Amino acid sequence: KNIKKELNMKKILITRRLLRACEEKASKIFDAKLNGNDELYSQSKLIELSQGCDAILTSITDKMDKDTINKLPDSIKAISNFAVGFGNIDLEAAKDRNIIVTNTPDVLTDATAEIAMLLILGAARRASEGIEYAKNNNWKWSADFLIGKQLTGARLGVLGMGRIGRAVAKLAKAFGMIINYHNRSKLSPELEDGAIYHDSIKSLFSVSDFLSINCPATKETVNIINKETLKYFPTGAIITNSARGDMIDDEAMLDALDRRKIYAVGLDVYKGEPNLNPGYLKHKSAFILPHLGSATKETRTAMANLAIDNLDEFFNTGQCRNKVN
Ligand code: 8YV
Repeated sequence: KNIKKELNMKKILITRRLLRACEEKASKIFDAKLNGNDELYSQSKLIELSQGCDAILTSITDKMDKDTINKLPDSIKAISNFAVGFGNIDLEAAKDRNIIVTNTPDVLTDATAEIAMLLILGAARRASEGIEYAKNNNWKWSADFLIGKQLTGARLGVLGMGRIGRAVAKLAKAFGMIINYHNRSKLSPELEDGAIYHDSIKSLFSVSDFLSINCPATKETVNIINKETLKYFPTGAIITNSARGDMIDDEAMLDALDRRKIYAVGLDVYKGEPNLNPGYLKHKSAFILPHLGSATKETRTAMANLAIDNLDEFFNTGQCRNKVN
């Protein structure tokens, strides 16, 4: 500790446990306060622990709202989020206090795109029902047992053609899907890579046999899947979400599943995690996972290392390429 002080090491609070190698890395570069029990800190505990720190390495489970940010000590100069998404942080409030906020793009693109494919496959091939039958050991093969939908030749709509959306498009293409997309702006032909652009969600949804949600949660995208927009889809469409739960009006979705307007959903993210709308729990047409998008050893390691490097870069240069505010 004293040596670290003498070396003038920056002091950082890491709010959640990281993989061990990453905590070791953080402790080499910084005077790092770790969370050994991986306890979820209350607002007051987080503020108390951040006293005397120069930065905080947060996770999406930390609500860094305006009130919390305003109560942080003046010594805090940076918040490094261990995620590509940063809906848990009030960027403006941080900016007002001269605190930079950083995220971890790129390193989780492939792992998240893989989960998106798992959702598409799991929903299309009725994996929830299949797992249930297999585990109950009460199934018999027959020619029409658990018939699902095939990806080959089907049209996939990608909502949000950023890094992750494009990675999903690439994998889906290998499955023989035809890629359509909507994005805030049309991509260059090189980035489009043959995908068909739609300038409205109505236009995209109307050709989406499958929809993969890969846009960020913003004021514009919250509940973008709702009672009205569900009408745009072809009957029997499949909707998957590996981005944020904010985008789906769950009651409208459950109603569309019950009416068979929507054939199945594949979900990895929810409003109010770790809780999820109980309607999905027993629904046979819902293939659900507990926010596993980036959960591989390689990716979680790269994310934590990047979150640490972001702080190192900021303290060494006053800048950070992954700054988001
Ligand atoms: C993580 C994520 O599981 O990066 C994101 O935005 O949602 C996931 O990769 C999570 O954020 C870890 O904090």
